[in-house]
Amino acid sequence: ASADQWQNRSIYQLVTDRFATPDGSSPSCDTSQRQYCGGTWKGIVNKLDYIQNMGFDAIWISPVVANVEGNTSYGEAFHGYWTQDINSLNSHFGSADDLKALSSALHKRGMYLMVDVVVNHMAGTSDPPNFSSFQPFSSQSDFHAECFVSNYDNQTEVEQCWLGDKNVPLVDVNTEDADIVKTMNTWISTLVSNYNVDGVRIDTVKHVRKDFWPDFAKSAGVFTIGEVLHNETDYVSAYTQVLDSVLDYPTWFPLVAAFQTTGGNLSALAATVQQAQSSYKKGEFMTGSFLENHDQPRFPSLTQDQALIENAMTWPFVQDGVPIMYYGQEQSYAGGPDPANREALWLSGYVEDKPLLKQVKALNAARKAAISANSNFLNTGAKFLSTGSESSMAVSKPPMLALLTNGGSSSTPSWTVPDAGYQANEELIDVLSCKMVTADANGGVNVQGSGGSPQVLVPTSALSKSGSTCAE
Ligand code: ABC
Ligand code: CA
Repeated sequence: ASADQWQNRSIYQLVTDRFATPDGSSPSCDTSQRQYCGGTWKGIVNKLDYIQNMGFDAIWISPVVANVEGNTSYGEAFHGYWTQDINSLNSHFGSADDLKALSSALHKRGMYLMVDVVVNHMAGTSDPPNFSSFQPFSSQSDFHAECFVSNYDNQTEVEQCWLGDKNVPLVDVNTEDADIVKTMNTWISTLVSNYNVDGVRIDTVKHVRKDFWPDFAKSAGVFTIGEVLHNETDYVSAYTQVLDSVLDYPTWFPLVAAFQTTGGNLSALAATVQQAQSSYKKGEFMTGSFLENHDQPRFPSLTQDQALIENAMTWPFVQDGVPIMYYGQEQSYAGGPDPANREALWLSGYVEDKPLLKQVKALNAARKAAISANSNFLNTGAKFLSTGSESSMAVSKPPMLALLTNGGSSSTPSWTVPDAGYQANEELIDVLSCKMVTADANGGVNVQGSGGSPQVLVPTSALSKSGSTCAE
């Protein structure tokens, strides 16, 4: 599928090994051990109802290719990022037929499959690595000379030295070599067509020269979203020229800072969004907007305040970018940094009657309702409106108005938004509480909330037209 076809989607990111077992069993899974726990592609197929019921219409799964086998100083390759052979699949996750079955099960539901891919490196288990264990690049000359990235301000070093360390070196592929480039391009094109992949998430994008990417993306022939782990829009912006989109890391840093404590800096968050809106190739529209992922501590490990968590979780769904939610957020998982943030979801019992799950479901429904009510929704940049309070924020994407606050659970937030832009006395609904709000005679909004919770307003007419309901 193309970038345009992805723009109205909502993505559920999962770690294949940790999402669902093929027989529905619930084996124990101690994240600190960093071992395979038993999730597979078949397991995902059996749990698509769970994902779709929350309103997601795409999934992003772990890398699918064969990885290092056995134990290392950092455990097993359960996350899938330690490539050994790009032309074979990771048998822990299932067979080629299983992966095809996952893709066709998704397509039957009108959902998309995004596969994570790694071009930058293969993983060694010794220093120097055993080059002949890699496929198809099996000689030392297929890789850059050994040096570990230490100075992230030196772009040549970032691109040509190695990630990882001497225990598990991420042996850096020589992506300057024309034959290697050709092999990579053929590989991605074959992978996409063999498994009917709809989009690819590309790992470690800033570690490969920029001009490698356009041909790779073209060979993939589908939507590409790159991981450029950096906090500056200026740095990330260059990559929006070579791939369809990027994960919105520059906004993620101030997003976490804004909501992890009461009184965090909301204007810094808004300022970053505005920088991205003006410097990225397609503004913020083609970014992936997220609160959590497999590399960062889960948000509830940073604050226990439920209201702050609700506000932060709302953010990706009310922005210009494509919302991405990391599995387990809906179950209030709270694991800290890698590897603790990769809990087995089966241990939750996939219970659907959970507050954050219902919140996410309402947010997905509200976004879909806004998309169908306003044909320009997906091309109208979010605006930050004045609210009359420093601990609150109003994000306007007509007909949706998100009212956020970082006052915390014990606060009684209020938002005075004279420029909300609704019709005089228009009837609105907060999809998170199902409470009605009426716009004033000038289309402005004046709301008092409770318990520090956010509100997401849409016209009642837009919600009922799309057949959606609110959270409760
Ligand atoms: C394993 C263990 C970890 C252990 C580590 C040494 O080894 O699990 O517990 O700490 C995979 C696995 C990981 C594994 C690694 C290494 O491989 O998932 O579990 O860690 O073996 C991608 C993926 C990621 C994946 C890989 C490797 C790459 O999303 O899951 O990891 O295929 C860099 C890369 C980024 C990469 C990330 C892990 O490392 O750029 O692509 N992610 C700075 C740098 C970043 C750098 C980051 C590392 O440090 O700028 O480039 O990311 O933490 C801000 C600054 C940022 C700064 C951050 C930390 O702070 O503005 O610049 O980022 O304030
Ligand atoms: Ca590299």
